[in-house]
Formats: sequence, C-alpha cells, structure tokens
Amino acid sequence: MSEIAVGELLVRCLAAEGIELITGIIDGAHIPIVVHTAKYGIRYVNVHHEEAAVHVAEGYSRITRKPGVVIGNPACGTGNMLAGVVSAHGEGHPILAIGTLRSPLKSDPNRGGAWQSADTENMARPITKYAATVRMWERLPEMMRAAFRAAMTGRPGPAYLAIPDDLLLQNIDADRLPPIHEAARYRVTNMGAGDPAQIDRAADLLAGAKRIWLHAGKGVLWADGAKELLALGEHLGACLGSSLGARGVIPEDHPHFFHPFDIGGAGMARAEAEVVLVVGGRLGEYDGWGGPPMWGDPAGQTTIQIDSDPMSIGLNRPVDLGIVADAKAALGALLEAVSTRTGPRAEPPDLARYREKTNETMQTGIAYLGTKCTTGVNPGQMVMAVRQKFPRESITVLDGGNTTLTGVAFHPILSSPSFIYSVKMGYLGTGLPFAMGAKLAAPSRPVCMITGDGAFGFNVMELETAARENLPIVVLVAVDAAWGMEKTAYLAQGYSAADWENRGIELASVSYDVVAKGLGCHGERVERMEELEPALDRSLASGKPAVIHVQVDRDLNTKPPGWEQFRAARSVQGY
Ligand SMILES: Cc1ncc(C[n+]2csc(CCOP(=O)(O)OP(=O)(O)O)c2C)c(N)n1
Ligand SMILES: [Mg+2]
Repeated sequence: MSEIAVGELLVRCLAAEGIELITGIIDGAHIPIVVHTAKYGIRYVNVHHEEAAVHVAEGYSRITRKPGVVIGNPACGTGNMLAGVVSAHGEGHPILAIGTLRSPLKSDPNRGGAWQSADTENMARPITKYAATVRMWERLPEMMRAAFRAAMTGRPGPAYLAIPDDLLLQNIDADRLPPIHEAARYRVTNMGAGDPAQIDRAADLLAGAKRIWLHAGKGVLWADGAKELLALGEHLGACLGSSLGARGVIPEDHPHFFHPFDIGGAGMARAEAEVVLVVGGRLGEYDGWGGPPMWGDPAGQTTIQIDSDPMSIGLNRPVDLGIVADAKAALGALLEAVSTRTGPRAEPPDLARYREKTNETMQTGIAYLGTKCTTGVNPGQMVMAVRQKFPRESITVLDGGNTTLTGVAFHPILSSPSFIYSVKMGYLGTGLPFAMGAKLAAPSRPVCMITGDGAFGFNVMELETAARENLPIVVLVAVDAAWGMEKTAYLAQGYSAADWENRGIELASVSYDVVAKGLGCHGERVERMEELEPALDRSLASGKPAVIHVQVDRDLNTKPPGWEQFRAARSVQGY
C-alpha cells in the first residue's frame, strides 16, 4: 500500500485550485505542509511577521486575480495572521488563511496552562466569509473547496481553516483518497453576461440618455473588464470615474476621466447625469454613499448597477436596474446591444464646463506643488518625479497618512491592475508587503512604493525578505519624522504644535537608507529635490530592493491636498 501524509493531501488541494504561492513563517506544526509545496510547483515565501504574510498574499492576489494562501502557527502566529485578515476582509481580497492547531490530545483552548492554544476558529469568524476546523482528513478536500468557494464567490474575501498538527502528520492510504476537483467543478468561475432582457433594458436606458456617468469599482478589476468598460464609456461619450480602489481601470489621463478627489468637476458631472452605470462597486463611504451631494438624487437619476454579488446590488443606493453578472462579460454584451441603438458618440456634453470646475479643485494642489521648501523636499514634487520616472505599466503602492493623500493627488494611475492601497482601512504597514506581493505576481513589471515614515516602520524587516527573495522594488520613504496625518488631526482639533511635541508622540528621524543597507537592500538619502532623480536612477540600476529616504518638508507634509475632501467624504450619512 502506498501512503501519503495529510499535509501533502492539503497541498494537492491547493494545487488543484492553481495556487502557486504560500506565505508565512515556518513552524514545526506546518512543516508537514511546507515540505511538499515545491513538488507541486508552489513557492513558499517565509517572511518576518504573519500579518505581513497576509498583506504579501493580498498584493499578489490583486495582480494575479488568484486567491492568496497564508499559514500561521498555533495560536500566536495565527493571531498575527488574523490581524492581516482584517485588511483582506475590509478590502475584499480572497485569502485562504490556514492556521495550525496543537493536537486536541495535548491541549484545547479551554484547558488552562496549555502551550500555544487559542480558539482561532471563533476569532476568525467575524472577519472571514468562512471559518472552520478540519477534524478528519476524509473531509479535508471538501472543506478546502468550501473555503475557496467562499473566498472567490461574490465579493471576494478571506476564509479560515484550522487544522491540527497531528492530523497533518498522519499517513493515509494513497489509493483511498477523497476526490480532489478542479476549481470550475466546485465554484462559479464564470458568472456570464447576465439576463439578456436586462442587458437590453440597460442598453435602451443608456442609448436614450445624453449625460451618462460610468463608475467602475474594483469588481471590474477582478473580472479583468477594464478594456470593455473603456470601450463602452467611449462609445457612449460618458463621463468616467472610479472608486479609489479601482484607480487605473480608466487610464487617468483619459480626456473623459474625473479623479476621485475631484469633488468639483466630478461632483457636478455625476449630479447632472441622467443615467449612472455602476459596475463592480458598492458606492461606499469614499463614494459619498452614492448620494447627494456627490451624486444625483436617485429619485430623479436612473441608476443601473452590475455586480457579480447580488448582496452588493442596491446596497447603498437604490437602483432602477440591477444586473447580476460578470463585469467583463456584461460590459461586452452591453456594448454590443448599445451599438445597435446608437453609433459612437463624441465627447460628453458640457465636458468643458465640468473641466472648469475640475480646474478650480486643482488650484489647491497647484499651490501645494509650487510651495518652496527650505527644510527638505516638497512631497508633491517628490511624487510627481516618481510618476515621471516609472512607465505607464508600473505598479504603484501607497502607504502612510498624509503621504498617501499627496500620492493620490499627484500620481495618476495609467493602467490596471496597477494601484495598490489599503482603501477601506488606511491600514498602515501594508505597503511594503503589498509591493512585495505585486512583484512576486509580476516580476517583469516595475513596482514602486511611496510611504510615510510611520507606516514604513510597521513591517520594515520585510526588506530582508525582499532582498532574499530577489524582489527589486523601489521604496520612497517620505520622512517628516512624524505621524503626520495625526499631527494634522491634532492641530485641527485645536491643540498647538508645541503641545503635540511635548506628548512624546513624535517619531525619530531614523536613517531609512542605512536600515535598508543593513537588511541587504540598496539605500539612498535625498535632502534636496535635485538629488531625487539620480537616486531613483541608481536605485533602479541596483537590481535590488531599494529604499530612498526622502527628507520632506515637515510643515508642508501636515497640509496635504485632499485633506478637507478626505474629511468631508466621511461626514456624509448616505441613505
Ligand atoms: C494600523 C494603523 N494604525 C494607526 C493608524 C492611524 N493613523 C492614520 S495616519 C497615521 C500617521 C501616518 O504617519 P506616516 O506613515 O509617517 O505618514 P504621514 O502622515 O507622516 O505622511 C496614523 C498613526 C492607521 N491608519 N493604521
Ligand atoms: Mg510621517
């Protein structure tokens, strides 16, 4: 009789789902999984913190559109991992988090004094779409399928499976294994284009309208539907916008595109549209909950929504027509149906008038960029220099507080999927692991990350992982030696700068270039704007992960463009 270990059976299930990457920190409990990965073509990346392991998997997932897989050790490593799962849950990223458990023979969470014991299934439940414990190997493939089905169906999200260490070590008869199926046999992999009658109705509504707003959410990216979305928008002469998370679905230098921060121009075009078409998005808080003042009143403005998840239809804004479908397929079908009703149209009506408003909104940004700095680099100019250095197809990752606002304002995203940022969480520390995950997913695409110094500190040890795994990303750290956005909030709440400084909440001016070198990366230090471009060139030429410490103007970094809008967006109540 030939035998295989249950750990290998688990790896076979991952291989059947097409998994090619696992992240985590090695532990005796899951050695029985890790020793089998290579022979199934799965790369195992060993990091420095399980929370970062989840973010690496998320970054990878965003670019590959495949689920990310992470393993945590019993109790503590899984606890760390669940911190990362909070992000995947909020952002809607498909992650399979596997936590090992100590054998129930030796411990259980309710037995006082046990080593590495915690009720991780219950800890995971509110932050996952599926949480369960495998107790018999006979059910392992079925439970893996349930986890992947939950993670990948509808709005994506994380799933959690716990498995005891002694079960993983058990050898079982290789001729009596439960069947393992490929993904298409156990979950919906093709939602289709939706009900043709509804597509026809949507085409009637769109062809009958002159002013159209087309809004793309991240669901368009998951469906790989950017090309179809743009073709439909151009054919209809629609104004185009995206959620913050879906940036890049429409190249942001497109003449019909309105930036998510463009409260004036976008707000006016959206409010005046006769029909709004929302694809793969829920119209959450940063979309003004889909209501006035950022959108027209749904009583007088026709809303069409396409989503693969019925739970997202009409969630925050009432709809006139809700279509459950794959975004790519539905947009393709819709273009065909629209084309039989109307020929290609020119630019959106009143575009010039909307652009005047856009220009008004941009004045704050222009003033910010023109501010002369005596004590460091202008953060806006730093961001623009990065945009000029990196090609359209590069991947941009943002992290931090005010630095991310500057990053969003001055770094147009020109392709997709090319933008990674913790939109729903503002989860500091995600940037470096996101960037690493993106580079693991697309080794030939340049990956650039712009981060605040506070954010960078969370997972800075992952630079060692990046060096070891040969992930040449370029990181710009905007060093203001402060949790700048919180300083802005502090001052806005009426406290003085002197009070802030006396509370011991400032950051030290760490030399991040030196830290980088110590961890096997290339390091640069920039104190004046003219030093930045050569530093970027040397960083790119180094072939290593590179960190550019950019000393930014501390005062200017507390007044980023978009801060008011960022606050205002969160004060809207919605329906
Ligand atoms: C995990 C986490 N902890 C705390 C916060 C609260 N927070 C938001 S912005 C910010 C300051 C960020 O500082 P830094 O990364 O240096 O960027 P800066 O604002 O200085 O540009 C903090 C502490 C958060 N968003 N996420
Ligand atoms: Mg800072």
